[in-house]
Amino acid sequence: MTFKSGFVAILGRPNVGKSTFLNHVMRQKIAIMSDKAQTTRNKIMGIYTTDKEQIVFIDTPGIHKPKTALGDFMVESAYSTLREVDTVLFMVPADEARGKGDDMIIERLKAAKVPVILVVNKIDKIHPDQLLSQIDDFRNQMDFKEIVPISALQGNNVSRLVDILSENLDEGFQYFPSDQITDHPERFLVSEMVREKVLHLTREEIPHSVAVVVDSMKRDEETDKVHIRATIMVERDSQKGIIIGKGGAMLKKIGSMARRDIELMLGDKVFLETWVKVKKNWRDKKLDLADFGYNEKEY
Ligand SMILES: Nc1nc2c(ncn2[C@@H]2O[C@H](COP(=O)(O)OP(=O)(O)OP(=O)(O)O)[C@@H](O)[C@H]2O)c(=O)[nH]1
Ligand SMILES: [Mg+2]
Repeated sequence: MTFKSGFVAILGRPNVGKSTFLNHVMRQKIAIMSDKAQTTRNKIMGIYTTDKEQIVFIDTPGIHKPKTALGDFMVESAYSTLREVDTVLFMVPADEARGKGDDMIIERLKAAKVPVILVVNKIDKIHPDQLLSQIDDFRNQMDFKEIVPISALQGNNVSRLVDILSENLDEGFQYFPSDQITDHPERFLVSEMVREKVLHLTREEIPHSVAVVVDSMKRDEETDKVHIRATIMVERDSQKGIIIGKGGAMLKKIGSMARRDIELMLGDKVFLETWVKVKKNWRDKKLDLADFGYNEKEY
């Protein structure tokens, strides 16, 4: 039997369910998810391996009109996958009409000359009659190799989509060991899980203004716990106050929710210490961006 492999990018506007899909396929949380737009900020691999194939999914930041240097980094890293993959999954929501944002992406997809599969997500939110007109509308814009309606949240048709990808794979190497599930180190996943809780618990501009850096992570022999120290970066003093909350209540909540997820991921007991720091306008400062893991070299 020949081994097959390939790289598949998941592209689309913010909030369409790209990370939810990746996590469903991988059966664990690799990319954080939230109802806020622009949750994902880096490319994240989900490496799906069976005894006959390896599909390397690349989740990407939602493509939008960038307003900051961070936004530029995010959009560029999403588009950079077009040079790296064998197939693109272009994800659109079933419950929203095609807009300018989609058209902008379609233009880039046409120019890239990579096979594109249209994935219409969130079918659980619509009446089946609405699906056909949505598909027709997108089909008129460009040629798709396949069109697959799914619900990433409920899992409908997700395995069908993976089957289609499998059928289209070429013979190839196993690029990563069977037990490797992503390309990012544990520290990155830990920082993302803290950021996810901030996204869930705060509103308005705060989710966009936050970055999380893991300062240290090591086993404490005495307590037999992994001791993690993480700093939550914000852009303004007022935001620092909100993240800390009355008597430290908000920070405590963020910490305990994040700790639970991190313990699940590491399969270990964790002691999580969180700090909050103000870094004025970090989203527009190249040096800060690099320090917080948004590095141009990573395109
Ligand atoms: N009803 C429904 N909601 C979904 C589905 N897939 C994702 N969602 C929700 O849509 C929101 C966005 O999901 P994400 O997976 O974070 O979306 P994303 O495309 O990765 O977003 P960015 O990282 O910001 O680009 C979350 O609230 C999800 O729970 C779906 O199939 N059905
Ligand atoms: Mg995402």
